[in-house]
Amino acid sequence: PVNFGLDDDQRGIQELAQSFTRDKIIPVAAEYDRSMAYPWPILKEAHSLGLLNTHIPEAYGGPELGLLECALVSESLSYGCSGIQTAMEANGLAEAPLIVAASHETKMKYLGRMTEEPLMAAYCVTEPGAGSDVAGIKTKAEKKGDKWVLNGSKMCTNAGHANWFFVLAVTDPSAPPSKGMTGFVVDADSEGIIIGKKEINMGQRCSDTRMVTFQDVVIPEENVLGKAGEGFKIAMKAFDITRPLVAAAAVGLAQRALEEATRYAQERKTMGQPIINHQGVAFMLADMAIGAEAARGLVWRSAWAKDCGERNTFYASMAKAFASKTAVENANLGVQVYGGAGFNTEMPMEKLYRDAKIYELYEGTSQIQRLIVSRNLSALYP
Ligand code: CO8
Ligand code: FAD
Repeated sequence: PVNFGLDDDQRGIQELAQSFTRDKIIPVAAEYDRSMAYPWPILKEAHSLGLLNTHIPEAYGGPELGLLECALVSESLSYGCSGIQTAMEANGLAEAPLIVAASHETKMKYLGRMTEEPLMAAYCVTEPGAGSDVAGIKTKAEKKGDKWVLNGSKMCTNAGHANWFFVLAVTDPSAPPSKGMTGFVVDADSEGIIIGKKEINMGQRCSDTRMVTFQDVVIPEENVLGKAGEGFKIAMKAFDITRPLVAAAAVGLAQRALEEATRYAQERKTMGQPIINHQGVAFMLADMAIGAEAARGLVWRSAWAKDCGERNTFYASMAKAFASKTAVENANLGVQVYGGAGFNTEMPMEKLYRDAKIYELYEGTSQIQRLIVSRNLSALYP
């Protein structure tokens, strides 16, 4: 049966994330945006409550939440600050390839430590020369004796604070990319790793984006995820887990814009009445509500498919494309409802507007999501 109601456990998880957001994130979000400081105190508290690393299996000390439950957490946290949520979920992204493909020993070692103490990790696929085109990456790892030697540069979130990196590298240039790349776990304290400066971004400014350069970094054989040659597909399967969650975070931002704008529209008066009584304003709010609800529906659909054991790539891309568009639209409409005040940095809407745009870019641009959706269509409707 179709059921959009949450059960008691799901509601409990959602309420925990919502109260953490209300008490710990919302009061400090504007200051982190201004200072661009990495939100360590929040990450530590989230870790102590089980709101970090939500998909790590219980066998490795994690909460092993289903993807739908993870989506409830992502939406709730992002409602407070999508920059802080990105720092948190970038851990989930780094961990996803391990959950998909690592041996029991590697999971014990690298996932286990994430649950024991508040550590961060990073997912390193994008390079200065290749983002959308993962098949075009140039970072390479060569087998020398029983070790691998890694060379190349990546651009990733959490880089300056990571304890370890997931790194995708070319290991067999003669093979097609989907068979010639390998995924590695790389300890951040390995010799030969150079961490670049923090990028100053338009939004989500407390999240940490940096270039990481690997110069002759030696990696032991046991840090290969799955088998050599399986890396491309492991990296893609990780997105099946994380794109619904990035989409959920976009919904959180879209919902926040809707709520802030609705409140403002009831207070602000023009022509003798609250602006919500002007149909031109009320219809903007209606569009925001329709967008947030529809995007949430797609997020839940994509998470539910995964939780049922189905391949959810198609729905994950739909959810990511639609929710990110909704986040950008709702932030834009939110600024419009606020009028000139929407342009002011003292008001919440200006930050939402800057924070929203990244959703159409990272974790696969909106064009890449459409590419994935469209590639599925002829098989679905022959
Ligand atoms: N599951 C299993 N197998 C897959 C999957 C999948 N989801 N996707 C592809 N494959 C397989 C294919 O079946 C194919 O297999 P085979 O070779 O055996 O036939 C093989 O992989 C190659 O697939 P394609 O032919 O589709 O490969 P292409 O090179 O044509 O295109 C894409 C692939 C879809 C364009 C891919 O390159 C892509 O997804 N690009 C976007 C990259 C991206 O999303 N980057 C994001 C980086 S991470 C990031 O931005 C983090 C943000 C900050 C953190 C936020 C908090 C989480
Ligand atoms: P390009 O691939 O150069 O694309 C440029 C434009 O061309 C885009 O509009 C794109 O949609 C379009 N385009 C490209 N190919 C096609 C096509 N075939 N069809 C139609 N249109 C196309 N990466 C990581 O690996 N890990 C991270 O943790 C991470 N964090 C990030 C955090 C931030 C704040 C940012 C900004 C980026 C981060 N990235 C990360 C990188 C991010 O995933 C890439 O920027 C993104 O995938 C796009 O790649 P690109 O920037 O190289 O753009």
